[in-house]
Amino acid sequence: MRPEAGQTERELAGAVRDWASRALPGPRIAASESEGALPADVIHDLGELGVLGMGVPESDGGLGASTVVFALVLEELGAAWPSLAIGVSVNSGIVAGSIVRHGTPAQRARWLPRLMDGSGLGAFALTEASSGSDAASLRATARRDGDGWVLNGRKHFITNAKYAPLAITFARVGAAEEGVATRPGAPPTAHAGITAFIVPTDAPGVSLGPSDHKMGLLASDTSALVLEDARVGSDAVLGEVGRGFGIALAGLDGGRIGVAAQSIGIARAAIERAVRYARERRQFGKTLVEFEAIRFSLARARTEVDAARMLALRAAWLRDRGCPFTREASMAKLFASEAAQRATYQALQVFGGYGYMREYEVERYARDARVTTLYEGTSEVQRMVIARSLVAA
Ligand code: COS
Repeated sequence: MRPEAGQTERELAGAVRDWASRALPGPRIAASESEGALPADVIHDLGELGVLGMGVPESDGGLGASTVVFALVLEELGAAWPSLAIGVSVNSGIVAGSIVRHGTPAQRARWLPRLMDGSGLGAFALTEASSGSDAASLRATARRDGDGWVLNGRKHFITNAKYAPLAITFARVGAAEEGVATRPGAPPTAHAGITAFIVPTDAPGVSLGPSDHKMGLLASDTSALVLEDARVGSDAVLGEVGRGFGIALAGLDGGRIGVAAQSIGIARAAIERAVRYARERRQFGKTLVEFEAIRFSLARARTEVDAARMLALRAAWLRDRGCPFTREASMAKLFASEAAQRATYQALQVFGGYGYMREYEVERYARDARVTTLYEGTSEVQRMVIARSLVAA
């Protein structure tokens, strides 16, 4: 395989880097982080750039870009503004990708333009208060009613819910009602009945809970999505009734490449800032870069960033060729997110006491990095996925 990206694949990433350097000056990011929301014009710009539909086929109005491009763009967004990167990763990766893969022509025609036009960012509503890593234990329900469905439940920690035209929402359909209890005679599985629905956020019975107060990613709104006798049409089912869990896990496989790339961008940006600072800051009569302890810590962090990128591009490359990539996506996400913890910690250490101060962006990168080992599957879940693939007969 050739894990390095070619010139064409770098073009969109380069355009995003140029746009970010113009459109996202530090004070603007700081103001949005204080307000707790992504600015509407920033989302609009990304729609114009084509980033919101980068993985959507050209026949559906997108750029038809590869997963390698997706990873490179997410790295740039992660380096520029991690709060924005996760919003785009969820919208353009897991949400648009699931509709491209499983949507009917009518669903694709109705919903993909809404995810690409820059008017909002799509959401993915799987997690609940009591089902995080054990995603199959979700409790939200769906029952048929007339020619549509009625959904009840409360989805937790939903990225983009505030800006979303739609949320791909996972709810359980009664086995008896739908006959979805797996193969005849087989015991019901934990994920039996789980079904994916495209829920318009303006559907009757859908509301948002208050925004969560997080440690980092402060401009990426995260809220609960509340379903109280929420009513959607029969055309809301994505894929087949009772087959939603596979859609969720396959979506997460792709999303994990996005989080890996975001982590790489975060680590890279923190190291770049640490190098700049260490070249200027003088102590004991010399610049910090003249101290071997500083040089070695930067060298180690940068080596890990490059290794993480190779893992992410390998997973993306496999996905683009239609090869299995679940294990490789988990490896990339596991390694990149943990490398980002180490890199941001080291970068902050280079800054000394200044690194702890809000004026220096390195503390924001360190806070933003923390969630990357948690969301879209904790490091423990990634190790489970990797280990299962190793020991499977
Ligand atoms: N793609 C598609 N289908 C998959 C899959 C994948 N990567 N991995 C498993 N499946 C299928 C299996 O084939 C099985 O289907 P059948 O019963 O029809 O054969 C089904 O999904 C269940 O698989 P499994 O038994 O492995 O599921 P578990 O309940 O044991 O869960 C983990 C597996 C823990 C890996 C999964 O629940 C997970 O990833 N949890 C973390 C969730 C997460 O990331 N949450 C964050 C949400 S976004 S912030």
